Amino acid sequence: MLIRRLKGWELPEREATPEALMFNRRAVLAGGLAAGAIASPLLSRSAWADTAGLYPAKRNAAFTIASGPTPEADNTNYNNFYEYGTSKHVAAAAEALKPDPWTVSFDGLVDTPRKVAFEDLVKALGLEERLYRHRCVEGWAMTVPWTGFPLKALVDYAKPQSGAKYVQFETFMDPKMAPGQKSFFYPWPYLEGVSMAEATNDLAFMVTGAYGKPLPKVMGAPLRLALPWKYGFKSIKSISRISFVAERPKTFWAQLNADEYGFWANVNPAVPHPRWSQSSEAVLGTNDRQPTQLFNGYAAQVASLYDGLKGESLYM
Ligand SMILES: Nc1nc2c(c(=O)[nH]1)N[C@H]1C(S)=C(S)[C@@H](COP(=O)(O)O)O[C@H]1N2
Ligand SMILES: [Mo]
Repeated sequence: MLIRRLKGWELPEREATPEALMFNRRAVLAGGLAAGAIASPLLSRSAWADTAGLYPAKRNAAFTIASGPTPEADNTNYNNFYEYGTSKHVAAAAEALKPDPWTVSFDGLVDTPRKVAFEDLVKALGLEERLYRHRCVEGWAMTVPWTGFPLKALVDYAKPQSGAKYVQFETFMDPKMAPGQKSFFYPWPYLEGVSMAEATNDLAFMVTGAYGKPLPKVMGAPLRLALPWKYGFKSIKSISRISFVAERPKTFWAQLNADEYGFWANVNPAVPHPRWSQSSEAVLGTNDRQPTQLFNGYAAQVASLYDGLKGESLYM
């Protein structure tokens, strides 16, 4: 089947912002709407509108790499976002995602379970820009200027109890907004997790933006994870729930096929996927091949995290 790829400016009418919401936002911004006219207090809060002025954030010079960023257009036209379909060309479909308003729940082993508005989280934790590599398990790689805050800062903010051994992340669950979630083949919602040691490593990064702007919907707006030393499926998109847990999370891809997509999923050129080699990777944009690096080039920062875990399947 041949599918014509829609360009950004050709979005179907039904995917445009509903007029009513636009009206409300403009009116609220202009201060011209009587308070009682707003049906839900959440409508007056707008994740993107409230945070857009914070971009571009200051680049953190400790996280730069020699190769320049992948061109933005290549990055937003070749994505994995199964909530919007299994093809790489899901940007138009993902326009149905509504990141405004957005709340993130904190629960599990925390002193005070709570729900926080996205923009309040951003204001509490601040933003910086980091240039990171990203390596998909399928064998393609890119370099992205992400904006966000360290996962460690979010862990401190959440105040986990001492019994917490893992941080578990969940994507929103709304099959009306994300038709891919109607498929019974997948164990929705998308779920990922890291150990507390991984979560508090300097490299683990919560992402709210890319290329100096708020995160595009297709890249997992308004809040996703970036774990650059692991295969890309660990970097969960559109996070709405963060739980601190004692047991290892049952992750989305491991539930589907634990032999191919395990919990640790650290990048290693010497450990092939059961169905293909991981020794090299295709650069997104140019399609040039380059050698895969151990821990995707971040071994100095993260290798020691796994010293006590040699018996585990660390690279799958
Ligand atoms: N919720 C959700 N998160 C997800 C995925 C997904 O399908 N759904 N795909 C993962 C995979 S396999 C990769 S490689 C990256 C892709 O991120 P990108 O589209 O920004 O390149 O997102 C990851 N996070
Ligand atoms: Mo991936």
